[in-house]
Amino acid sequence: MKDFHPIAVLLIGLTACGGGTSPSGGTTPTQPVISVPTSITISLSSVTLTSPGAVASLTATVNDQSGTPMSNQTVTWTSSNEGVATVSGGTVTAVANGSATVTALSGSLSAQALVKVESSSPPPSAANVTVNDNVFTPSATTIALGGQVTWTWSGSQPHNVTFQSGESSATQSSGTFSRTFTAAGSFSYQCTVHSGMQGSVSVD
Ligand SMILES: [Cu+2]
Repeated sequence: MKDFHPIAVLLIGLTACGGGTSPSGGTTPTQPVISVPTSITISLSSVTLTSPGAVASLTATVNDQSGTPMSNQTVTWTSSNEGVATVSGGTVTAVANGSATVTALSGSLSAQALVKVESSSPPPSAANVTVNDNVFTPSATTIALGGQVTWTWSGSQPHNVTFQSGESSATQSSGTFSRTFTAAGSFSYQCTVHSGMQGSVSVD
């Protein structure tokens, strides 16, 4: 071996480890197996963060052709929408509500994870509902405990806001009606003049 080259040494080493035995009992030369990056996976396919500044850690794994994780692979992370979430070294940081796709790139391999930022804002202390002809708009209202809902008549026909219990409005064709909700729960109401004209108030 006059051409003593590091690659040659590597190949000999691999062959020594992987040498097989043929059915006839003799050893057969085995092709050295060179690990080639073949696939990349991310530890989570989707992440939901519930407030700006919240973080989540993602791990990207590069696998060779036999599915064995390979170490020391360079992975570059990018976010499709840095106004929603940024990513650095697999650490995702929420910025604002929305969704973004995070990509892990290694060579020609890439994998994606969906990031959703959904920060829950507290329900409002006041809400308005318009009483149109035969429909409450919106029909579903959410307010904070102790909050007030005001209904404003806008249609040309007489309607009412009637709850199963507690304060209800008169049947009227103009003006407003307000009710303050001091108990948590979901409260449905209807206009008793028009069947199917219904709404609900959810108190958190
Ligand atoms: Cu009505």
